[in-house]
Amino acid sequence: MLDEPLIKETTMATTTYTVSGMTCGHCVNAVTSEIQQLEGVRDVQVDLASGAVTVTSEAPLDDAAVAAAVDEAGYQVVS
Ligand SMILES: [Cu+2]
Repeated sequence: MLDEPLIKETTMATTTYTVSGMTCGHCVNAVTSEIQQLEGVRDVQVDLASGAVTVTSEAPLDDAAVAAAVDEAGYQVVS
């Protein structure tokens, strides 16, 4: 969960996406919960100020699947 240290990433993949449109904690929660539903996702960290969404997963993620999840939440992956 979110309080789990990000240190033990021996087999973990970490990818950072930039998401546009997030303005508050509610937006962060919406994006986080959608991405967490993706297969293999272990952790999602969102920096609201920059729009950076860092996803830690058991295997490299399909960028299209992440973009779709963000879109489902009502936001957009811009990079
Ligand atoms: Cu919001």
